[in-house]
Amino acid sequence: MAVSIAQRPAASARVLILTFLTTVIFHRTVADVSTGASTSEESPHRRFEYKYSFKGPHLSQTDGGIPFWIHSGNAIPSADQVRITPSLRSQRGSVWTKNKVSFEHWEAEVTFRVSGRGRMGADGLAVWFTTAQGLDGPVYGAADQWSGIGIFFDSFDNDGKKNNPAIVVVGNNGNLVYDHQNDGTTQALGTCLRDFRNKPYPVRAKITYYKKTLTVMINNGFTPDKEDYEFCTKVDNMIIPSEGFFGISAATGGLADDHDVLSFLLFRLTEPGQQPPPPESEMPKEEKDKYQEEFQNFQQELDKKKEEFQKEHPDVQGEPIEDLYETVNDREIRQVFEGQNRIHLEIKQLHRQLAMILDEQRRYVSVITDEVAKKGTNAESGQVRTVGSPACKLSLSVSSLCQCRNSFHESLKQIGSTQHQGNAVGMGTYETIQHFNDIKEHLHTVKRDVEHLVQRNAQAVKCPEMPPMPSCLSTVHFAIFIVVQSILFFCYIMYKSQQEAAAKKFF
Ligand SMILES: [Ca+2]
Ligand SMILES: [Ca+2]
Repeated sequence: MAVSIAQRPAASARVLILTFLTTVIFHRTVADVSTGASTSEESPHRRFEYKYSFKGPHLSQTDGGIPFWIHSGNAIPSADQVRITPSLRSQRGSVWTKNKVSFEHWEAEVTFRVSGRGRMGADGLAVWFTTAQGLDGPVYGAADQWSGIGIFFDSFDNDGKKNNPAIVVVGNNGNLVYDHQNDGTTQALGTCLRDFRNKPYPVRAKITYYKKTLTVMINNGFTPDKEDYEFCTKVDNMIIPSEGFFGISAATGGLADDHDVLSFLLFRLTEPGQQPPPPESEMPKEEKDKYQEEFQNFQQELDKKKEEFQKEHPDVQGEPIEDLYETVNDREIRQVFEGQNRIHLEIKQLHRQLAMILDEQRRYVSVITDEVAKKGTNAESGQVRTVGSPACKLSLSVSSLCQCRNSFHESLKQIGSTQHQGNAVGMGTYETIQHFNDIKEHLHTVKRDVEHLVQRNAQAVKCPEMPPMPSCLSTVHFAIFIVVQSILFFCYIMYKSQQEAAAKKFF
């Protein structure tokens, strides 16, 4: 025992030293790894290549072509987009770069929409990098047995495995025939399932070829965020031709979708630390002259249109442009006012209808009260009870309707005051919301009252006993009122006939 106690401090000191050493070594290795990682993951230099790109708003030229690109088949370029195929049966279209690209590393961003009325669409869209332009063919509108890569956005499920729409990457050395029946799954180097049809915002695909790795990222078009990319697939050790054409093609079959490409942007990637190559030499003189001419024509046309507009609208001249448009605040205020007016009108209409119902109910009550008054003296107590039952129900209805009417009056008053305040103060948003909440509560109360009333009327049970008469109208008061009115009317008739008789005498 004594030995073990004496050895314990020495052992614990050894453990401490060991722990310290391991922590130091561990920290060093972690630091080395992290610095190594940071150098290797430094992002490459990215340069936009306008000669291999297109985008709106002036995508097409006056002759209908796309600068630096050719289009074929059913493709229709317009100012904002290229419709690769319209949603008609058996259509094929494609666009291709005019010149070959020979970048070692690159990144392409394609923005597109695939939209159709059907629950399923066909056939799909393809993005290509191939040694030759596949202007027409059976593979999504482009040539088969291509040499290069195709990234397919396949809408139609040919093999019936319920795995479409899907994104498939297929490489080809010029010998492979595309396996359409199996949606290319037997040849796919990478694939992912994504529904890219009928999305609220355009779908974006970012295809990166960097250090022999091809990566496909997808922005699914659920949000307006352009950078909201998700990983789709990656192909390592991929060898692609050193130079080739970029292209986009699409096709429809028995089913049809609109395949619209909004933009294709190409970026040249250069490894960090390397000097990016100088920009390409100037464009050929012919092309330069053509674009210069196009620019001048555009400028002249613009001037002409400006003059015409000024002639047609002399009043607009000199006015600041901002006045012509509505600001966001103005629009919001206008919408709030319109909404209020609509609610106001609805409530007014309801109020009118309720007043009509109330009048009708009063008439019934008066008839029944008369009946009760006539028979009341002679009738047995049991008979009175049976007649009293509908009378009590009706008087209850009248009282409830009175309450409803009062509530509506209050609601109307509140809406009126809100509008007044809105006009005077210029819309305090908080107050408006508060008023709206008050109106909402009132409407709820009214709704509850009406429901209650309907339920009460629907119940066929007998009225247990005569409740106290409602404050706004009681049977006795009403009867007195009717009697007084009748007497007054009778007096008036008497008075008038007397006057007429006097007048006759006078003549
Ligand atoms: Ca397919
Ligand atoms: Ca399939």
